[in-house]
Amino acid sequence: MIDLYTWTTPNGRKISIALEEMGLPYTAHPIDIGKDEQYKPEFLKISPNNRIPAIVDRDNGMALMESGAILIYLGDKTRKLLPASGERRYRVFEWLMWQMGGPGPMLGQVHHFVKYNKGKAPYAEERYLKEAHRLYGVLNRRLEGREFVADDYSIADIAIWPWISRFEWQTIDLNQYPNVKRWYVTIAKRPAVERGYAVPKKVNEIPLPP
Ligand SMILES: N[C@@H](CCC(=O)N[C@@H](CS)C(=O)NCC(=O)O)C(=O)O
Repeated sequence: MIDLYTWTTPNGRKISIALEEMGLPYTAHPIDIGKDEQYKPEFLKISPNNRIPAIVDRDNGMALMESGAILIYLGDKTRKLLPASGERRYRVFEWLMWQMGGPGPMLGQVHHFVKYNKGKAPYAEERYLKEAHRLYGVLNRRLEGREFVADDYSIADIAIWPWISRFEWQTIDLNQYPNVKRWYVTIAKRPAVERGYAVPKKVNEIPLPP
């Protein structure tokens, strides 16, 4: 049994989607970051960086923060969505790390400047939108002629997908990136993804491109 501390954001949804895909039993505990619940002292003990997601594995008492580390942990625990060794494992890490260092922080800045603070900092809007388009281009090229970012569907796809699900916030037209669009829609239709997207509560249907 896993305790998942999460909210209705891309980083939170990575973990609920992974848990649903892996079939691991879990309890979701909402941490409303809009109400600063991430700063509560009891949450700080589990997540020293005051951010969601975090888990506690009741099988061994281990607490873990950082979505990339949690995905690797869950993949190793269940032996699902992460190859055990060899090049295929490192390919998954390669694209997982790409997400953690690229689309996560950069698209997060697009949400901040372009969606929530439009017009306040034109240079920042231009800079992060340009980087967003560069990253969508990288992903589009990677997905040319391949179904998923590594070999099989993996924790790397699960890490990237919730960030792409905010394409409307990012003012991105997915029709400009046809391979990303095909990959995004395929994953959006997975029942486990639909369930995990609605954790800890449903706020909207999964956005689908026209
Ligand atoms: N690198 C972290 C980032 C986590 C993160 O930024 N979480 C956001 C929600 S998506 C958060 O908790 N924000 C609260 C805040 O900014 O105070 C991870 O991947 O787990």
